[in-house]
Amino acid sequence: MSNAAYKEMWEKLDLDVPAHDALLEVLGKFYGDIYMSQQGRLQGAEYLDFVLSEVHGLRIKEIQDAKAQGRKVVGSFCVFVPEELTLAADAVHVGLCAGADAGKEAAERIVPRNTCALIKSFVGFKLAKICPFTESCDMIVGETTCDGKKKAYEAFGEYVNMYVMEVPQCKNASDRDLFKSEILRYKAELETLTGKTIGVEELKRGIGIVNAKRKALQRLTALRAADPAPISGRDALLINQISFYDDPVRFTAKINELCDEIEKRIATGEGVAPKGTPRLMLAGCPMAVPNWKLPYVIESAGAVIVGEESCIGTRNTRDLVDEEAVAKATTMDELVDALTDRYMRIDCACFTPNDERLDNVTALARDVKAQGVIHYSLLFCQPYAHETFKVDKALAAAGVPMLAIETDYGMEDVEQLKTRVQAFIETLE
Ligand code: BJ8
Repeated sequence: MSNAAYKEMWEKLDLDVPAHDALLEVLGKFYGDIYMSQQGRLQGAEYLDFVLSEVHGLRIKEIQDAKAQGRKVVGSFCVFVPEELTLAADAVHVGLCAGADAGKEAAERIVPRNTCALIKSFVGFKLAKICPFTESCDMIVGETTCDGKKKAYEAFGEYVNMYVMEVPQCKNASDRDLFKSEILRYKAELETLTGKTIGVEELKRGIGIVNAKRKALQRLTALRAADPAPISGRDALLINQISFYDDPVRFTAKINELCDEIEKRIATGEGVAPKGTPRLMLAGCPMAVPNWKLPYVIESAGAVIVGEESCIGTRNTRDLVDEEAVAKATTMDELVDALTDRYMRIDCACFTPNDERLDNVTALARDVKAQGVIHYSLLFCQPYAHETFKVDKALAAAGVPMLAIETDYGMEDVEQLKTRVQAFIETLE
């Protein structure tokens, strides 16, 4: 499809085309500098480059085609919104978290300045009319996780068809009951939106697709334990980011192919960085496209990132819906129980207490053989900033040093970050 045809599509979506063009230009340049400059990339990275180059083009065209066939599009901002159900209703599920400052000023007209960059970004993308995913959505699902998101959804809901799921803050039996009832409420909402009934078979299919996607990502995580590291942290992060945009079945097949290539690479002792390169793991807030600042800083300082403990990383992929329970299930109630159990294992910092996150961070650092962890909080993110101290203590007890970084989407602190990261790497050597 030509650029002119895409322009027509963007106009129909009521995007601000000049502002959107400017965003794509910056994105293209940023991608070129950060991704195309890497040495020793996998052949399978061509898929990543293609998806990213067409993220507002071909993928949006596919979504528009799906809409023309009567399918609905649901957007979300959190891994608590069960994609399994969206797919069971034959709807398209897309992630809307954004990782760029474009639209920040517009956002600050309806949310406070001291709101995290992730929230300002998705609000700004809507107000500045620069996100074709947001504009394609028939319904956008928010969730009551952190205060920033909860309150921002009230303002955001004046511009989009918003639906909010209640996510509990604790993990007692009553909280599980609450989330189960919220899953059922979401199911009913999807049925109203799509006019389709979600039956046992449909939900089993949805669970199968999402479990397969998570398994491919788990496979990738496990392969990253190899030294030399077979894939860069930048590419691995991009894979996790793309998992929220691309068609899930195609994505799974492509990532499994990429893992086959990685296995061959490991067998021949090949890697993206020499054996013995300092191995770091990221932990904390999610990094949405195109938030590649910190991974770039870390990997250009001579380390390699071998894992991401975040929602655009292992927090989203670590747990599957229990396959045995799904195979045995004959009723909707049994399937919803299996879904509830899986989702209540998510260790978001919005929970109190959230001690399982400490175990999960230390276990991942051990499994991927990280020599150090960089804990990343977005400025103004209270939940993750608070947990920085606990994570540091837990990692110290496990003998893994940690560096805490708080930043946003701006580029002003890049030099300062480089200095801090370099100094941290030197202590590891
Ligand atoms: S399950 S991490 S995706 S809520 S960075 S908006 S927490 S102030 S993103 Fe998240 Fe769901 Fe939790 Fe995951 Fe608030 Fe913090 Fe901003 Fe955040």
